[in-house]
Amino acid sequence: MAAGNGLLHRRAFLAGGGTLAAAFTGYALSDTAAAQQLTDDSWSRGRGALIPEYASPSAFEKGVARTLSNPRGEPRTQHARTPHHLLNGTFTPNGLHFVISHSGAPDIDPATHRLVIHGLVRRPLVFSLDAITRYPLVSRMHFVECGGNSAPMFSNEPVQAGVQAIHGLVSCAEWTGVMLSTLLDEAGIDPGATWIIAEGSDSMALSRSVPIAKALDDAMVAIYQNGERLMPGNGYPMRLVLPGWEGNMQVKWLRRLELVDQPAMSYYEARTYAQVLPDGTAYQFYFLQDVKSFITHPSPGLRLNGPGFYEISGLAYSAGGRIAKVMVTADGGKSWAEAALQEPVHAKAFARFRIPWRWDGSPVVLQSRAWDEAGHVQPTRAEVVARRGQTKAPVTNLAAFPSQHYNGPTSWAVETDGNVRHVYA
Ligand SMILES: Nc1nc2c(c(=O)[nH]1)N[C@H]1C(S)=C(S)[C@@H](COP(=O)(O)O)O[C@H]1N2
Ligand SMILES: [Mo]
Repeated sequence: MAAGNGLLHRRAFLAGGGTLAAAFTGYALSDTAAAQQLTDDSWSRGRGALIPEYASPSAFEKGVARTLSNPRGEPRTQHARTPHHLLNGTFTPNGLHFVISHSGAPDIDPATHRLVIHGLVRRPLVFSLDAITRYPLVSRMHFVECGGNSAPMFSNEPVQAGVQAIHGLVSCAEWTGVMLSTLLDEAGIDPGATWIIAEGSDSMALSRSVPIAKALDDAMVAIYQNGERLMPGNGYPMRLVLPGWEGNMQVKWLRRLELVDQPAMSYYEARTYAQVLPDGTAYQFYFLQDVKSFITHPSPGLRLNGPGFYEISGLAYSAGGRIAKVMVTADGGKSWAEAALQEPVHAKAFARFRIPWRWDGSPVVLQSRAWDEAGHVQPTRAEVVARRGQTKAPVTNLAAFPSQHYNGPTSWAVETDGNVRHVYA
């Protein structure tokens, strides 16, 4: 046994044949008569339904949906949160990718949409979507996370909510597009250019300043999301992808890139994301989404059906590159075991971790902690709170962001009845 409270070696599942494999049996329904003869259910007795041109999940899966903060589309921000507890693997299906949109989703005609590159360049350029698509395309797995994701963790008392409400503002997709460096090469960067102002074509024309170094490193103008064109809410027909950086900078419905010699100090960079810290100072810029992990299975809403074997699994990701290691505890931090990472592990993308666990039915506290390949380690909640503060009264409005960039751990208490509850440990 690798650690306390029933955590098993991460490869125990793979060992096969031995006593552990035997321990994992017994979950099938065993009825000798039924095993000999299957009856034909209604769906086996007639011709099946028409296969549609564009498929949607089974009607039985209709609960697998995003939660909306503004379901009537009133004139304020809309948040759609990803149900991580109902998904598995490492990328988010397009219909469930989280969305934050400050003025809805513009209905852009791709035939007339234009992207302009101008300012401190040798020659200003205008691109149509067709033109962009003729440059060499690259496909990369990357997460996008709002700086306000997990903000309920700044509550001085643990909010009674699950992984969707707490961590639903992060998703991961395979983005296909043109490296921004390719387009900038063609425009020719004036040596005086140090920043790029990126602007969207939604009615608020959201704009953010991006350092040239990031633009030349791994920034992309994305046009495909998990193989199909971007979803309207995620920036159709083109968006900026800045791997590992704050979601707000990854401008959707991208229409302008202006090369300049200083940041624009636009609304979001000067106000929302330059929040005041407990000591009265503020970060002028904080672009990174630091190393983080959380357990998705089990988590609140997924009740354990009696003692026995379970897989603990979750997501880890970091602006610092690939996830190198995830440790899991089943005794509130007294002992830890290393989880297995689903291969391949992509840089600045979701890594799925898994570890087998034998629950004996007693109350336990589960938590995960991640390391990235650059050596960054997920801080404790106390460390995050020391830097960024916490609320004085419990948070009740989960849409409020008391602070930004929470990357500490999340603790799930499993009670004797199998229910899972959010606690601080
Ligand atoms: N033009 C534009 N870009 C935008 C936004 C917006 O409202 N308008 N929202 C930003 C915010 S706050 C975040 S967190 C990310 C979310 O990306 P997603 O909606 O594709 O998940 O997009 C960013 N890009
Ligand atoms: Mo955001």
